[in-house]
Amino acid sequence: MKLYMNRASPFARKVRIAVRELGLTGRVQEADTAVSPVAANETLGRDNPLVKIPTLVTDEGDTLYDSRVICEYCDGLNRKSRLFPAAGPQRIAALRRQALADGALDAAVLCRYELALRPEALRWPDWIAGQKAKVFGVLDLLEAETGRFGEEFNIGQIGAACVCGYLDFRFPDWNWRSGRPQLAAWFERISRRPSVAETTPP
Ligand SMILES: N[C@@H](CCC(=O)N[C@@H](CS)C(=O)NCC(=O)O)C(=O)O
Repeated sequence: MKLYMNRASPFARKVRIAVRELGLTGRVQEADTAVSPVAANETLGRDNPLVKIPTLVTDEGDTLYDSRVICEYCDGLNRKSRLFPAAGPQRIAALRRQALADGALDAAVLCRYELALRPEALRWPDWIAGQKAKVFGVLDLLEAETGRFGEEFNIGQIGAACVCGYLDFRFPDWNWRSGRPQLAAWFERISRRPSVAETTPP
């Protein structure tokens, strides 16, 4: 299988962590792919009209996106599903936490584009502040929920780890750890997991 990805993308990281957790590294070829919302990557665009990473081309030649679908597909390749609980309250809880993390990542990535891509004269501070507030709202909720994470590392916790890692990578000045000791301690611990350590952004 071919995974369009790059090491900076927190959404691609979700998939890369899942692949490692599921023991699928030998089956997935990671293809380093540059993306930009203002300069579409032609090769990727032929497989995914959204021109976003992660995108997975399966051994059967199907093309899958986005990170949620790819992670669940990979989980299904494993005889014993591990990252997505079976239908029921635990599954809904995991999907909800994934949605929370993905929403924070969407907001943080939009801030990144605004600050790194949009010409300075066109930037809108209120808009950046609005996105940043969403990220901090999610962090506060995750801080309140960290005590319930337990030893589990399902798709919800993978998403949470990708949020923390992306903020360290792109927005160290946001000091996300400040006032969130539980989440910080959890992230420190989970960062030692090989799947997380190996996929730390450059
Ligand atoms: N909902 C998507 C989001 C993917 C996404 O935003 N990827 C970014 C990189 S982190 C991207 O490809 N951006 C290029 C663009 O917006 O054109 C997912 O979960 O995979």
